[in-house]
Amino acid sequence: MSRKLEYFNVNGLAESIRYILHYGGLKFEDIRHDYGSWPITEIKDTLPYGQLPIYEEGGRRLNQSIAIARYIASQTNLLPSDPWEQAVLDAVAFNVIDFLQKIITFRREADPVKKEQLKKQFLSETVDYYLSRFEKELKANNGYFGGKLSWVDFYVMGIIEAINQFTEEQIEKNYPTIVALFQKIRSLPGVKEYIASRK
Ligand SMILES: N[C@@H](CCC(=O)N[C@@H](CS)C(=O)NCC(=O)O)C(=O)O
Repeated sequence: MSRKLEYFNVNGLAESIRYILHYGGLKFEDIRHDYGSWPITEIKDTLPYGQLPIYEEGGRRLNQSIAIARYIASQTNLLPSDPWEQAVLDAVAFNVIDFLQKIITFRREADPVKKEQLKKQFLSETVDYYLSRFEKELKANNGYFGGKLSWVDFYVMGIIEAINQFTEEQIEKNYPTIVALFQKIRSLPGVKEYIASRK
């Protein structure tokens, strides 16, 4: 079965999907567009909502990073069968997206002084608000969001890595259970080799 993942030449919303595909040993075409040249109208106009990532499998296309990660999880033993457990993982994914949305305020601020203030506030207040809750959930669930390794552990790591790139920080460094989870994911077969070969 042919698989294609199309995104930009950055980690962003696609990196967790790449991790899951590599972990599952699922061969895929990793198509990356130059973010600096975007919008490329010939491509953007063909996308259902004009945005990336987009995943294609056997001629069908799927947008929305959460839907893609969750779908691929079903092929890699990373999706629980119980509907309640699935919903708990979905909630974690939406929580981390809510967290990601909070950086928009300072990223969009044009005034450099105000931007710095907003960044400081994000790093001192928002980060702790979310990461202390993630830490608590992980501690209560054997170090994983769903009690054992699932797609959402990869998804959260991908989003936190994107936030780290935007803020030039390691925001998880004071949260040992989050750090431990990321270390476990980065050492997984497939993921480890991908990270070592990543440009
Ligand atoms: N909710 C969507 C968001 C997709 C999104 O915001 N994509 C951005 C890149 S991270 C994009 O395509 N930006 C270019 C554009 O809108 O033209 C998802 O999770 O996949």
